[in-house]
Amino acid sequence: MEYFDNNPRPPSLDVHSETARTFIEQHASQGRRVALVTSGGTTVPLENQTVRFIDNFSAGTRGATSAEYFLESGYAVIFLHRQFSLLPYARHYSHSTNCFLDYMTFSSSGGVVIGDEYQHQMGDVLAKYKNAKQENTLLLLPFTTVNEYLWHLRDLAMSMQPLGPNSLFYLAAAVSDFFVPADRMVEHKIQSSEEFNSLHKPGEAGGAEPPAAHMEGKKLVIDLDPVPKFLKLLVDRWAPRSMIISFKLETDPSMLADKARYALKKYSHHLVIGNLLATRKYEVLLVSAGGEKWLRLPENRRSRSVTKLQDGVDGGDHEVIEIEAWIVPEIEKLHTQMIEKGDPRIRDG
Ligand code: PAZ
Repeated sequence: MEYFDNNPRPPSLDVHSETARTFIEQHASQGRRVALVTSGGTTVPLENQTVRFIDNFSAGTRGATSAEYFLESGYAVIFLHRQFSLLPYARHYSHSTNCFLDYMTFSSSGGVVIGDEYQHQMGDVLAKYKNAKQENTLLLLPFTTVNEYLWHLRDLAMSMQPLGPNSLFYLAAAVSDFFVPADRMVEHKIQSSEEFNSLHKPGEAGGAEPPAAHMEGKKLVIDLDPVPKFLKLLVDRWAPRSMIISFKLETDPSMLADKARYALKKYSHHLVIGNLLATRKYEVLLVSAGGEKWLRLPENRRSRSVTKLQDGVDGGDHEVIEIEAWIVPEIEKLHTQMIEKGDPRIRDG
Protein backbone atom coordinates (compact mmCIF):
# COMPACT_ATOMS: atom_id res chain seq x y z
CA MET A 1 0.00 0.00 0.00
CA GLU A 2 1.30 3.39 -1.00
CA TYR A 3 0.91 4.86 2.48
CA PHE A 4 3.57 2.56 3.93
CA ASP A 5 5.99 3.31 1.07
CA ASN A 6 5.76 7.03 1.72
CA ASN A 7 5.53 7.35 5.50
CA PRO A 8 8.35 6.23 7.80
CA ARG A 9 8.34 3.00 9.78
CA PRO A 10 8.38 3.97 13.48
CA PRO A 11 11.65 3.08 15.23
CA SER A 12 9.71 1.38 18.07
CA LEU A 13 8.01 -1.08 15.73
CA ASP A 14 10.74 -3.73 15.52
CA VAL A 15 10.88 -4.27 19.26
CA HIS A 16 7.10 -4.12 19.65
CA SER A 17 6.60 -6.62 16.82
CA GLU A 18 9.05 -9.07 18.28
CA THR A 19 7.43 -8.84 21.73
CA ALA A 20 3.98 -9.23 20.20
CA ARG A 21 4.98 -12.28 18.17
CA THR A 22 6.26 -14.05 21.29
CA PHE A 23 3.06 -13.12 23.13
CA ILE A 24 0.84 -14.36 20.29
CA GLU A 25 2.79 -17.64 19.98
CA GLN A 26 2.37 -18.31 23.69
CA HIS A 27 -1.37 -17.84 23.55
CA ALA A 28 -1.81 -19.62 20.24
CA SER A 29 -0.10 -22.66 21.73
CA GLN A 30 -2.45 -22.50 24.73
CA GLY A 31 -5.50 -22.21 22.45
CA ARG A 32 -6.42 -18.87 24.00
CA ARG A 33 -8.27 -16.16 22.11
CA VAL A 34 -6.33 -12.95 21.57
CA ALA A 35 -7.98 -9.52 21.41
CA LEU A 36 -6.20 -6.49 20.04
CA VAL A 37 -7.74 -3.54 21.85
CA THR A 38 -6.86 -0.11 20.52
CA SER A 39 -7.33 2.84 22.83
CA GLY A 40 -6.78 6.59 23.08
CA GLY A 41 -6.42 9.29 20.47
CA THR A 42 -3.79 9.58 17.74
CA THR A 43 -1.81 12.76 17.18
CA VAL A 44 -1.04 14.41 13.86
CA PRO A 45 2.30 16.21 14.14
CA LEU A 46 2.65 19.42 12.14
CA GLU A 47 6.43 19.46 12.31
CA ASN A 48 8.98 16.65 12.12
CA GLN A 49 10.68 17.86 15.28
CA THR A 50 7.26 18.15 16.81
CA VAL A 51 6.26 21.13 18.89
CA ARG A 52 2.71 21.41 17.59
CA PHE A 53 0.25 18.66 16.80
CA ILE A 54 -3.45 18.02 16.30
CA ASP A 55 -5.03 15.54 18.68
CA ASN A 56 -8.12 13.33 18.70
CA PHE A 57 -10.42 13.20 21.67
CA SER A 58 -10.16 10.11 23.89
CA ALA A 59 -9.11 9.54 27.48
CA GLY A 60 -8.68 5.81 26.87
CA THR A 61 -11.44 4.85 29.30
CA ARG A 62 -13.35 2.69 26.81
CA GLY A 63 -10.26 0.78 25.75
CA ALA A 64 -8.76 0.31 29.21
CA THR A 65 -12.06 -0.74 30.78
CA SER A 66 -12.93 -3.11 27.94
CA ALA A 67 -9.49 -4.69 28.12
CA GLU A 68 -10.17 -5.66 31.74
CA TYR A 69 -13.44 -7.34 30.78
CA PHE A 70 -11.78 -9.20 27.88
CA LEU A 71 -9.15 -10.47 30.31
CA GLU A 72 -11.86 -11.55 32.70
CA SER A 73 -13.52 -13.43 29.85
CA GLY A 74 -10.35 -15.42 29.24
CA TYR A 75 -8.85 -13.47 26.34
CA ALA A 76 -5.23 -12.46 26.13
CA VAL A 77 -5.12 -8.76 25.30
CA ILE A 78 -2.72 -6.72 23.23
CA PHE A 79 -3.43 -3.19 24.39
CA LEU A 80 -2.33 -0.79 21.67
CA HIS A 81 -2.76 2.54 23.37
CA ARG A 82 -1.88 6.18 23.21
CA GLN A 83 1.14 6.72 25.40
CA PHE A 84 0.12 8.08 28.84
CA SER A 85 -3.59 7.40 28.31
CA LEU A 86 -5.50 5.20 30.75
CA LEU A 87 -4.28 1.63 31.24
CA PRO A 88 -6.19 -1.47 32.37
CA TYR A 89 -6.19 -1.76 36.18
CA ALA A 90 -3.99 1.30 36.70
CA ARG A 91 -6.91 3.39 35.37
CA HIS A 92 -8.67 3.00 38.73
CA TYR A 93 -5.98 5.01 40.46
CA SER A 94 -3.93 6.92 37.99
CA HIS A 95 -5.74 9.88 36.54
CA SER A 96 -5.99 13.48 37.43
CA THR A 97 -9.33 13.44 39.25
CA ASN A 98 -7.67 11.46 42.01
CA CYS A 99 -4.06 11.27 42.92
CA PHE A 100 -2.98 7.73 43.89
CA LEU A 101 -1.51 9.25 47.03
CA ASP A 102 -5.05 9.93 48.25
CA TYR A 103 -5.52 6.19 48.71
CA MET A 104 -2.55 5.94 51.03
CA THR A 105 -2.09 6.69 54.65
CA PHE A 106 0.44 6.15 57.42
CA SER A 107 0.18 3.16 59.68
CA SER A 108 0.68 3.51 63.43
CA SER A 109 4.30 2.42 62.96
CA GLY A 110 4.88 5.14 60.36
CA GLY A 111 4.86 2.84 57.31
CA VAL A 112 2.73 3.63 54.26
CA VAL A 113 -0.44 1.56 53.83
CA ILE A 114 -3.66 1.70 51.81
CA GLY A 115 -6.48 3.40 53.72
CA ASP A 116 -8.96 0.97 55.32
CA GLU A 117 -11.85 2.22 53.20
CA TYR A 118 -10.01 1.32 49.95
CA GLN A 119 -8.61 -2.07 51.00
CA HIS A 120 -11.39 -4.13 49.51
CA GLN A 121 -11.72 -2.37 46.15
CA MET A 122 -7.97 -2.06 45.68
CA GLY A 123 -7.36 -5.67 46.69
CA ASP A 124 -9.78 -6.76 44.01
CA VAL A 125 -8.07 -4.74 41.28
CA LEU A 126 -4.64 -5.75 42.49
CA ALA A 127 -5.51 -9.46 42.37
CA LYS A 128 -6.68 -9.17 38.75
CA TYR A 129 -3.64 -7.14 37.77
CA LYS A 130 -1.26 -9.64 39.38
CA ASN A 131 -3.04 -12.50 37.68
CA ALA A 132 -2.68 -10.85 34.25
CA LYS A 133 1.02 -10.37 34.96
CA GLN A 134 1.53 -13.90 36.17
CA GLU A 135 -0.29 -15.45 33.21
CA ASN A 136 1.27 -12.94 30.80
CA THR A 137 -2.14 -12.19 29.32
CA LEU A 138 -1.76 -8.42 28.92
CA LEU A 139 0.70 -6.80 26.55
CA LEU A 140 0.93 -3.00 26.60
CA LEU A 141 2.15 -1.33 23.40
CA PRO A 142 2.14 2.49 23.15
CA PHE A 143 1.71 4.75 20.12
CA THR A 144 1.50 8.53 19.82
CA THR A 145 1.05 9.55 16.19
CA VAL A 146 -1.44 8.32 13.63
CA ASN A 147 1.51 7.05 11.60
CA GLU A 148 2.72 4.91 14.51
CA TYR A 149 -0.81 3.65 15.00
CA LEU A 150 -1.23 2.55 11.38
CA TRP A 151 2.12 0.80 11.18
CA HIS A 152 1.45 -1.03 14.43
CA LEU A 153 -2.05 -2.05 13.44
CA ARG A 154 -0.88 -3.53 10.14
CA ASP A 155 2.05 -5.32 11.68
CA LEU A 156 0.09 -6.74 14.62
CA ALA A 157 -2.72 -7.86 12.33
CA MET A 158 -0.28 -9.83 10.18
CA SER A 159 1.31 -11.36 13.26
CA MET A 160 -2.12 -12.42 14.53
CA GLN A 161 -3.08 -14.20 11.30
CA PRO A 162 -1.96 -17.65 12.55
CA LEU A 163 -4.62 -17.35 15.29
CA GLY A 164 -7.32 -17.45 12.60
CA PRO A 165 -10.81 -16.87 14.03
CA ASN A 166 -9.37 -16.95 17.58
CA SER A 167 -8.29 -13.35 17.00
CA LEU A 168 -10.41 -10.29 17.57
CA PHE A 169 -9.92 -6.58 16.85
CA TYR A 170 -11.67 -4.07 19.10
CA LEU A 171 -10.90 -0.70 17.60
CA ALA A 172 -11.81 1.81 20.29
CA ALA A 173 -8.99 4.26 19.55
CA ALA A 174 -9.99 7.64 18.15
CA VAL A 175 -7.98 7.74 14.96
CA SER A 176 -7.51 10.93 13.01
CA ASP A 177 -9.16 11.04 9.59
CA PHE A 178 -6.58 13.53 8.34
CA PHE A 179 -2.81 13.72 8.54
CA VAL A 180 0.34 15.44 7.30
CA PRO A 181 2.19 13.11 4.91
CA ALA A 182 5.93 12.81 5.50
CA ASP A 183 6.85 14.62 2.28
CA ARG A 184 4.73 17.65 3.26
CA MET A 185 5.99 17.99 6.81
CA VAL A 186 8.44 20.74 7.75
CA GLU A 187 11.45 19.78 9.81
CA HIS A 188 11.47 22.63 12.32
CA LYS A 189 9.01 24.49 14.46
CA ILE A 190 6.74 26.71 12.37
CA GLN A 191 7.59 30.30 13.10
CA SER A 192 4.61 32.44 13.97
CA SER A 193 6.31 35.79 13.68
CA GLU A 194 6.35 37.30 10.19
CA GLU A 195 10.01 38.25 10.50
CA PHE A 196 10.95 34.58 10.55
CA ASN A 197 8.20 32.78 8.72
CA SER A 198 9.20 34.15 5.32
CA LEU A 199 11.88 31.46 5.46
CA HIS A 200 9.16 28.87 4.73
CA LYS A 201 8.73 28.42 1.03
CA PRO A 202 6.58 26.11 -1.09
CA GLY A 203 8.32 22.79 -1.58
CA GLU A 204 10.45 23.25 1.53
CA ALA A 205 9.24 20.02 3.11
CA GLY A 206 10.89 18.06 0.31
CA GLY A 207 7.84 17.28 -1.85
CA ALA A 208 6.56 19.16 -4.83
CA GLU A 209 3.72 20.72 -2.85
CA PRO A 210 3.96 23.40 -0.14
CA PRO A 211 4.33 22.19 3.45
CA ALA A 212 1.00 21.02 4.84
CA ALA A 213 1.27 23.53 7.69
CA HIS A 214 2.70 26.94 6.91
CA MET A 215 2.25 30.62 7.62
CA GLU A 216 0.48 32.89 5.18
CA GLY A 217 0.97 36.35 6.57
CA LYS A 218 -0.25 36.16 10.16
CA LYS A 219 -2.32 33.04 9.56
CA LEU A 220 -1.32 29.44 10.09
CA VAL A 221 -2.71 27.46 7.18
CA ILE A 222 -3.07 23.70 7.62
CA ASP A 223 -3.91 21.56 4.63
CA LEU A 224 -4.27 17.90 5.61
CA ASP A 225 -4.47 14.76 3.49
CA PRO A 226 -7.07 12.05 4.19
CA VAL A 227 -5.84 9.04 6.14
CA PRO A 228 -6.25 5.95 3.94
CA LYS A 229 -9.25 3.75 4.78
CA PHE A 230 -7.31 1.29 6.88
CA LEU A 231 -10.42 -0.56 8.11
CA LYS A 232 -11.05 -1.84 4.59
CA LEU A 233 -7.49 -3.12 4.40
CA LEU A 234 -7.73 -4.69 7.85
CA VAL A 235 -10.92 -6.54 6.99
CA ASP A 236 -9.97 -7.63 3.48
CA ARG A 237 -6.24 -8.15 3.66
CA TRP A 238 -4.52 -7.87 7.01
CA ALA A 239 -6.93 -9.90 9.14
CA PRO A 240 -9.40 -11.67 6.83
CA ARG A 241 -10.23 -14.46 9.33
CA SER A 242 -10.54 -12.33 12.46
CA MET A 243 -13.58 -10.90 14.17
CA ILE A 244 -13.46 -7.14 13.71
CA ILE A 245 -15.32 -4.57 15.79
CA SER A 246 -15.10 -0.87 15.05
CA PHE A 247 -16.45 2.16 16.91
CA LYS A 248 -18.28 5.14 15.50
CA LEU A 249 -18.21 8.34 17.51
CA GLU A 250 -20.67 11.11 16.74
CA THR A 251 -21.96 14.22 18.47
CA ASP A 252 -25.25 14.59 16.56
CA PRO A 253 -27.72 11.94 17.78
CA SER A 254 -29.67 12.05 14.51
CA MET A 255 -26.65 10.78 12.58
CA LEU A 256 -25.40 7.98 14.80
CA ALA A 257 -27.44 5.00 13.60
CA ASP A 258 -27.08 5.87 9.91
CA LYS A 259 -23.36 6.37 10.21
CA ALA A 260 -22.94 3.07 12.07
CA ARG A 261 -25.01 1.21 9.44
CA TYR A 262 -23.07 2.87 6.66
CA ALA A 263 -19.75 1.79 8.20
CA LEU A 264 -20.93 -1.81 8.54
CA LYS A 265 -22.06 -1.90 4.93
CA LYS A 266 -18.96 -0.21 3.61
CA TYR A 267 -16.39 -2.33 5.42
CA SER A 268 -18.32 -5.61 5.78
CA HIS A 269 -16.89 -6.43 9.18
CA HIS A 270 -18.72 -7.92 12.16
CA LEU A 271 -19.91 -5.16 14.43
CA VAL A 272 -20.03 -1.39 14.66
CA ILE A 273 -20.49 0.13 18.10
CA GLY A 274 -22.00 3.57 17.82
CA ASN A 275 -21.65 6.06 20.63
CA LEU A 276 -22.28 9.73 21.26
CA LEU A 277 -19.68 11.89 22.90
CA ALA A 278 -22.09 13.09 25.58
CA THR A 279 -23.58 9.72 26.52
CA ARG A 280 -20.82 7.25 25.63
CA LYS A 281 -20.36 6.12 29.20
CA TYR A 282 -23.88 4.77 29.58
CA GLU A 283 -25.33 3.96 26.16
CA VAL A 284 -24.08 2.42 22.93
CA LEU A 285 -25.70 1.12 19.77
CA LEU A 286 -24.58 -2.27 18.47
CA VAL A 287 -25.03 -2.69 14.71
CA SER A 288 -24.27 -6.04 13.09
CA ALA A 289 -25.59 -8.11 10.19
CA GLY A 290 -27.82 -9.82 12.78
CA GLY A 291 -29.60 -6.59 13.74
CA GLU A 292 -29.37 -3.54 15.97
CA LYS A 293 -29.49 -3.22 19.71
CA TRP A 294 -29.08 -0.40 22.22
CA LEU A 295 -27.29 -1.14 25.45
CA ARG A 296 -28.40 1.44 28.02
CA LEU A 297 -27.52 1.48 31.69
CA PRO A 298 -30.42 2.24 34.01
CA GLU A 299 -30.14 5.73 35.48
CA ASN A 300 -29.52 4.47 38.98
CA ARG A 301 -26.56 2.32 37.86
CA ARG A 302 -24.65 5.08 36.06
CA SER A 303 -21.59 6.59 37.66
CA ARG A 304 -22.32 10.13 38.74
CA SER A 305 -19.24 10.63 40.79
CA VAL A 306 -16.87 13.33 39.70
CA THR A 307 -14.01 11.73 41.51
CA LYS A 308 -12.94 8.15 41.35
CA LEU A 309 -12.61 7.92 45.10
CA GLN A 310 -16.39 7.67 45.16
CA ASP A 311 -16.62 5.19 42.31
CA GLY A 312 -18.50 2.03 43.05
CA VAL A 313 -21.66 3.62 44.41
CA ASP A 314 -23.96 6.07 42.70
CA GLY A 315 -24.99 8.19 45.64
CA GLY A 316 -27.82 5.77 46.46
CA ASP A 317 -27.16 2.18 47.38
CA HIS A 318 -26.99 0.79 43.85
CA GLU A 319 -23.73 -0.49 42.56
CA VAL A 320 -22.47 1.35 39.50
CA ILE A 321 -22.15 -0.64 36.27
CA GLU A 322 -19.59 0.11 33.61
CA ILE A 323 -21.15 -0.22 30.17
CA GLU A 324 -18.14 -2.22 29.00
CA ALA A 325 -19.32 -4.93 31.41
CA TRP A 326 -22.26 -5.34 29.02
CA ILE A 327 -20.46 -4.69 25.72
CA VAL A 328 -17.75 -7.30 26.12
CA PRO A 329 -20.07 -10.28 26.87
CA GLU A 330 -22.10 -9.38 23.75
CA ILE A 331 -18.93 -9.54 21.73
CA GLU A 332 -17.75 -12.71 23.36
CA LYS A 333 -21.07 -14.33 22.41
CA LEU A 334 -20.74 -13.24 18.77
CA HIS A 335 -17.15 -14.39 18.71
CA THR A 336 -18.03 -17.81 20.09
CA GLN A 337 -20.71 -18.19 17.42
CA MET A 338 -18.21 -17.25 14.75
CA ILE A 339 -15.65 -19.75 16.03
CA GLU A 340 -18.16 -22.56 16.42
CA LYS A 341 -20.40 -22.00 13.41
CA GLY A 342 -18.12 -20.17 10.99
CA ASP A 343 -17.98 -16.56 9.92
CA PRO A 344 -21.57 -15.38 9.32
CA ARG A 345 -20.35 -13.09 6.54
CA ILE A 346 -18.93 -16.04 4.64
CA ARG A 347 -21.87 -18.39 5.27
CA ASP A 348 -24.33 -15.77 4.12
CA GLY A 349 -22.30 -15.47 0.96
O1 PAZ B 1 -11.58 6.92 25.46
P1 PAZ B 1 -12.92 7.43 25.88
O2 PAZ B 1 -13.60 6.44 26.78
O3 PAZ B 1 -12.86 8.80 26.45
O4 PAZ B 1 -13.80 7.56 24.55
C1 PAZ B 1 -14.05 6.39 23.81
C2 PAZ B 1 -14.34 6.71 22.36
C3 PAZ B 1 -15.52 7.63 22.25
C4 PAZ B 1 -13.12 7.38 21.73
C5 PAZ B 1 -14.64 5.34 21.65
O5 PAZ B 1 -15.76 4.76 22.22
C6 PAZ B 1 -14.86 5.54 20.14
O6 PAZ B 1 -15.94 5.81 19.70
N1 PAZ B 1 -13.81 5.36 19.35
C7 PAZ B 1 -13.83 5.53 17.91
C8 PAZ B 1 -13.84 6.99 17.57
C9 PAZ B 1 -13.96 7.22 16.08
O7 PAZ B 1 -12.90 7.24 15.45
O8 PAZ B 1 -15.09 7.35 15.55
